Amino acid sequence: MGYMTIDGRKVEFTDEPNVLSVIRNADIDIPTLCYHSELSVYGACRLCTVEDERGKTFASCSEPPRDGMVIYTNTPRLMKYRKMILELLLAAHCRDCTTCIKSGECQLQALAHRMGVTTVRFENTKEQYPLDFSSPSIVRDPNKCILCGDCVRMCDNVQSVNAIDFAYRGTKALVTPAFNKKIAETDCVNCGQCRVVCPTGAISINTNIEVIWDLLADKNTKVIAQIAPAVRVAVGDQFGLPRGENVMGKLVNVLHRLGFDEVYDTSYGADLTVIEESEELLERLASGENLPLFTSCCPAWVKFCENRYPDLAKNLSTCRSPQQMFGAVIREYYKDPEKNGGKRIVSVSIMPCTAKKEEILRPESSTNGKQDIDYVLTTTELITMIRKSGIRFENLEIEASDMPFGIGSGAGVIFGVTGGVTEAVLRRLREGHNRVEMDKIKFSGVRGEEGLKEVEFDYNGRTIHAAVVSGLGNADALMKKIQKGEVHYDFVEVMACRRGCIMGGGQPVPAGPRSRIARSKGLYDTDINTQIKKSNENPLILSLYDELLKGKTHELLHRNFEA
Ligand code: HC0
Ligand code: SF4
Repeated sequence: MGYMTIDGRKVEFTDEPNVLSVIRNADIDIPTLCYHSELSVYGACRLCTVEDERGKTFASCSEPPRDGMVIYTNTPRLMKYRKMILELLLAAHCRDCTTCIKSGECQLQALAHRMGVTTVRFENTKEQYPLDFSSPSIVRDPNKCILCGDCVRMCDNVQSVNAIDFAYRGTKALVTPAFNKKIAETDCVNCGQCRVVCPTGAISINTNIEVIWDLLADKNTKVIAQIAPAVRVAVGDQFGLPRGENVMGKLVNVLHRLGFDEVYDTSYGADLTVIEESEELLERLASGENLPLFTSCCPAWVKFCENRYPDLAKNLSTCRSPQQMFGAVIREYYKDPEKNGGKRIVSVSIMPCTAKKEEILRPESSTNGKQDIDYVLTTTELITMIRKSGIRFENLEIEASDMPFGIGSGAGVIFGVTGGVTEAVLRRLREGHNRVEMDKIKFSGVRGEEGLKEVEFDYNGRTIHAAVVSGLGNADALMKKIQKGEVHYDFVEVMACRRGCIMGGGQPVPAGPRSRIARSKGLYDTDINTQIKKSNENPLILSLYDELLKGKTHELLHRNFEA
């Protein structure tokens, strides 16, 4: 602990890693473009520069706090300096701000306004590059890149994917995949975390909005939607509602108003996954083969495992993800002319995730040669559509999801946060469903934000060892240990995005710690308010096994590579 003087006020600090954090904790929102508390410090943008009592300037992000320090954050010199930095960044930046997909969310744009940059005196002499549309998940526009390096540090240091890096020097400096490849030709796993930290429109979501508008207007098409668990807790605050509030009821209403014919809940698909994956775990425990069982519901993780650890890919669950299981069930259900009313069925999933856009295109995401899900809209794209429609989302009444797939269990809802899949499987495997039993599972170590959690639980006298991992860098470290035989587990849950889908690549940004905590609380609170806690007690799931799934469980619910 110590004290420093900021702008003439004495401020206490404790374990803040740098002066910037002390300044921000003192309620001064000093601008930055390259600083993220969870990424390594790069110090590239220099916007957080402050001045000491002798007039020496330094970047506050890379300076540790010292007792007795005296600093100034807003002297005329600093303000001029920040304005100049922004002007130079804008000079080397494509300036089609009014039509940019990131307009309104762009941090460069926001800071230029805030710092009063009204003219740019310099000419843009930078070479112009083509946009990269090769990925179904993200679009790269090098002309909007400000070389802050946030995406590079996210991709390399946090996710261990290393799909992009800096190349060339000086005015030719560029963030690009190696050998100027297209992003889809690299090991990119589509997690979209680069887009989450990109402060400008240099990395954006590859959007399907326009085609969805056309489909919604087409009278000969029945458009079916499913909404993922994590979406419902990331939309409300965009319309002035409290952060993390579960707005599922309003989402169902707004989707109906936009023209979706039926609106379902992906938690229902998650319930199917729990049942199938629990069975698979029991089978593998009995045979002793291909342990640990790796979850397969996160497509970015599946791709990472296939790319990096092909020898362990056989350990991935054969289960389709909830999105895909549900997609196959929807496709099967609406085959019936009575159900489809003679119309073409288009299946759209609303996801917090950019990787889900790639998952639907994988060969094993088709049944009998037909893609199960036609389009994925991310949370961010849906918000854009709602805004465009002019519907006052915040004032909407709530509506229930449609039948016959309208009920999801609490276990299915918590899939959206790291540890949720494991907790749901534990609920399935353990007897009893009273509060005491649920609390035992809750406090077994499955919950919490840590990148790696270890859980032990008893199943019929046998101790099952499970690991819960979020963030691909954490998964990579664990996989190395598994490969070397240093650790042994029976079940491993992996979500590519740290903290799980609530922080997915398609969620609204920026989302700091408060959003993150509120989103996770929103899902756990929803579980508390849900009567059905266990997937295997969802009555709509049980009837599905007796009817539509009879004799088709493998075909519809498992990853069929021969398809
Ligand atoms: Fe997730 Fe899912 S929990 S991956 O994060 O398993 O995207 O929310 O929809 O499929 O259910 C994302 C979120 C899902 C799936 C579910 C799983
Ligand atoms: Fe998508 Fe969730 Fe995986 Fe992130 S953790 S890539 S949001 S499925």
